Amino acid sequence: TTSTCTLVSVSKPSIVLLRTNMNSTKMQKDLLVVEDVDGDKFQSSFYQKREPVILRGLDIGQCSTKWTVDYLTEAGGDNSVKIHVAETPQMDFLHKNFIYRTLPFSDFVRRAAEEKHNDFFISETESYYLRALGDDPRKDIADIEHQFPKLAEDVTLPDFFPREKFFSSVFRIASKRTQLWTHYDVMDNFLIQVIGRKRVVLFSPSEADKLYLNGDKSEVLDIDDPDLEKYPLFGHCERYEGTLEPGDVLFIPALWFHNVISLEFGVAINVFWKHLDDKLYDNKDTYGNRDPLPAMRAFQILDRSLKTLEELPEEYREFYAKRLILRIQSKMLNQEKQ
Ligand code: AKG
Repeated sequence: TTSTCTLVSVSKPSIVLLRTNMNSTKMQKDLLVVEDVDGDKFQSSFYQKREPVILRGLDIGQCSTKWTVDYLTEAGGDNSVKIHVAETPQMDFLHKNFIYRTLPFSDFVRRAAEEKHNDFFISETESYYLRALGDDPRKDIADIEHQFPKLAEDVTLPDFFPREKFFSSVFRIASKRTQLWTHYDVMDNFLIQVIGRKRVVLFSPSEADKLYLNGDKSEVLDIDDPDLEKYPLFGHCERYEGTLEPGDVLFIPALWFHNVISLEFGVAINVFWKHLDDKLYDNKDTYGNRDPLPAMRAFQILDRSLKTLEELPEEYREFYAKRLILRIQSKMLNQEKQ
């Protein structure tokens, strides 16, 4: 019992300390904002480093001046869109605190732009989020040129990657305050913010072991006031934070975790493109979030090796599971980063 008491008294102050660290500049870095960058500068100074950066002052087309709620509802076409609707703005994919509903694009845009709704599904203050999909999401990839041809004419995508590497262009439209859970995608990404300011927080792939992952998503929902008793390692995460202004383009390198909050009604488009060789991606992936094929195969092989260990009694199983971890650590992980 004495040792239990000691443990409790040690762990409590350390939690407080972590909380303090979270808010200190040591654990938080500002996202770099650079103005009027051209393709060559982007390649040499940012792309090769594979670090996120906010590109300001790029020509994103007439959308930056033309797009208003009225214009979007007129020019958006009659397509219906499948949207997330939640009672609270903090959307939680793991516990599914939202429902999917379908609305004509124009109705959806109007509702997302208003703070109180006359027509609603759950409550008059419900939040909306659109992540546009292809015509048939099981087979088709989202592309604004196909789904929203008139609006696509107003958008100039950054010419900073080879066209043949283009994968998708995705509308992201959100009610004010909507927060999207922390996740990673497997492709490189330009998030083009057209309307509304957005807070973005990113975590490097090297922080994966502190994010309590469930697939491609972090279980830590409240990244600003995390439950550090449940998620103690999260307190040691280094985060990059910035605010996107309308017209800004955020480069999110593949595998970088991101979490966004729309500070105002937000309209954005993101472009995914393939950084790796085509054959490394799963060609059935319409979202751009399935792990590359060799990684998926490695997970399957690992599952098989764990199953194989079940032939042994428990204490042997644990011992060899530890040895597997040690082998992965010594062979694959960059020791300096640990
Ligand atoms: C992405 O671009 O992958 C995002 O998750 C952005 C989410 C958003 O801006 O709504």
